[in-house]
Amino acid sequence: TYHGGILYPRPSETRQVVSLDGLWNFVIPQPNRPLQGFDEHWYKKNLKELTDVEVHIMPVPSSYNDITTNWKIRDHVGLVWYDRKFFVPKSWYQIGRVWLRFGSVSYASQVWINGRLVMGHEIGHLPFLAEVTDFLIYGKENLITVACDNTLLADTVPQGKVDTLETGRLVQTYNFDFFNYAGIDRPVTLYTTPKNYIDDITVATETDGDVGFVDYRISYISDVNVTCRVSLIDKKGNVVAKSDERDEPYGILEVPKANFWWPYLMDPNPGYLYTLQVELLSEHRDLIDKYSQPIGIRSIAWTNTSLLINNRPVYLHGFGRHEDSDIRGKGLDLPLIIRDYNLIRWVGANAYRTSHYPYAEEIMDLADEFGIMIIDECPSVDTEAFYDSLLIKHKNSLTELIKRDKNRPSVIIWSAANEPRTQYPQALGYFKEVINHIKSLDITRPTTIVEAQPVNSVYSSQFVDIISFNRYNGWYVNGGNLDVIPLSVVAEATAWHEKFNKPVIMQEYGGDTLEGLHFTPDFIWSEEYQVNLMSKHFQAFDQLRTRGFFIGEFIWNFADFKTAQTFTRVGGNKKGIFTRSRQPKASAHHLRKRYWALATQLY
Ligand code: GCB
Repeated sequence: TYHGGILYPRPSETRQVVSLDGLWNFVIPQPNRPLQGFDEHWYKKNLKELTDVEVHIMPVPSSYNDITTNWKIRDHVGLVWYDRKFFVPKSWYQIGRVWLRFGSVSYASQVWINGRLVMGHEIGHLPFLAEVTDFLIYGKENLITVACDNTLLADTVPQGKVDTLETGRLVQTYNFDFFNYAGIDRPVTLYTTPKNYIDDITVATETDGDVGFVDYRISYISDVNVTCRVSLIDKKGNVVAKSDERDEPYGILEVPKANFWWPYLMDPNPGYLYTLQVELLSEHRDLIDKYSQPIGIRSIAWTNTSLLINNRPVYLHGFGRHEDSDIRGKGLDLPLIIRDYNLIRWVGANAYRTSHYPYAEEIMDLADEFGIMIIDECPSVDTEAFYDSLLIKHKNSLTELIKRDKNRPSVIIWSAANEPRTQYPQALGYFKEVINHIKSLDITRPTTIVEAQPVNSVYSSQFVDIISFNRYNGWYVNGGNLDVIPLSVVAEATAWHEKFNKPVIMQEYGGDTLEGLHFTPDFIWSEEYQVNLMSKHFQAFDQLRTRGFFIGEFIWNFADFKTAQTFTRVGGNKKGIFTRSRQPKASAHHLRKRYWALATQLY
């Protein structure tokens, strides 16, 4: 296992980055030979040369499921193979170190270069890397091969189950409803660092009046004596603070009259980012390595009734989302993510939860930049049984998530899980350890577990800082009876606060809606029904807000998304306020009125 930092690959005076995205070869083993390729050493030859299996062209990054016309690829369970050839410049020979980094491969993977195993990784939606300096042939063509397995079992994060049909075909089942997309779904990069290099950067910020404090810690690998010069640079390029003459790898920068990082709509200039420029210097003050990390200066604090950013209480209004779209599945797509942020800001949301797994770093960068507050969720969703082996992986997923996102100003809450079966007594020891684990890695942000069980049966919420609950009033509960909503929501949110004495967020509410379906009076699945379901919740939220402990409302979901095939889903989950192609339903206009009104009223 790899214990170093996971800094995003950025070019600099001392680093080069080359993308391996593009069209890869893709092969699925024959149905009766689920592990085909290992014995045959497919990683030692180009997949294109294979004759006993079909070789597809597969775009990277993308989920592989919806690219072809073959349902067996869409619904495949188990191993698949990817490969491509690439060149490594001759000038990289003895340049220092070369690294290979995947933004994510879902779910588990092994990676070979030129037929030699480089690394393996388990759990989707998280980056991993390895040094590949000695695996490459410089100035020549190289081969990279990835074996990827999407199987979810009792001890994977998230959990799933594999059954065998009468025909012998394997089928994957899981408790969560979003489609189990798989493949190399985020960018693949090759990049260089010098031999002695900056390995990781950890930043925590504080505010006092209009002064900002940046507490930094640099970890580096070096076999010679080095110092770390750290400079904080504002948007205009001015150095506003720098490390003292000792240039130690840790310290506190003081920024008078700082531009704080503010959430969207709370300030005319939200999401202000500085650049923390880190330089590794030799004894003779020669530059060895340089890395520039965007950071935001802001404070987070919380009480038993509120969450404060820069000492101002915030009210979170947003949604749960998914990385999901037509054809590419969970594959990173820049046009899509920019469209999404344009819609997020159009609708006046100031926050969302990365339900139900960590989102791509490119998506998180935009949240930092636009001032969108993020509840950052690890990939644990709908856990129904708690095992020690699962706990280890669940903690690993949090270690990797926090290592990746610790420096992001947008991340304001860590979510340890969505809708685990916390009514079982085993959940007590399990979540105590999960939350302690988060606290051992980051004490600057509050924690939550998103609960679906009733308030009096959970064995988990005593450990968290902020209570989160999901409830589908007017849908799974009292479907067709919208009039009950205000009472139920106010009663439940109040009960959560009274029992645990902590701030409360409603993380999910909503109802499926087929765009273009109209009924008056409203009728379930129609646009009118979704709009009225929302209005009833708004009534409840407005009452709750006067009680002082209610700090957020999140509609489920930002957009329609694909699910597994089942009779409860018409072409997927339709609880989006936007369609899957990112056009508004009536509900989006309705939500927009509320969110802008809230913003005007609050800030
Ligand atoms: C939930 C889950 C979410 C589902 C949603 C639904 O409680 O957290 O992942 O998509 O319900 O629509 O059923």
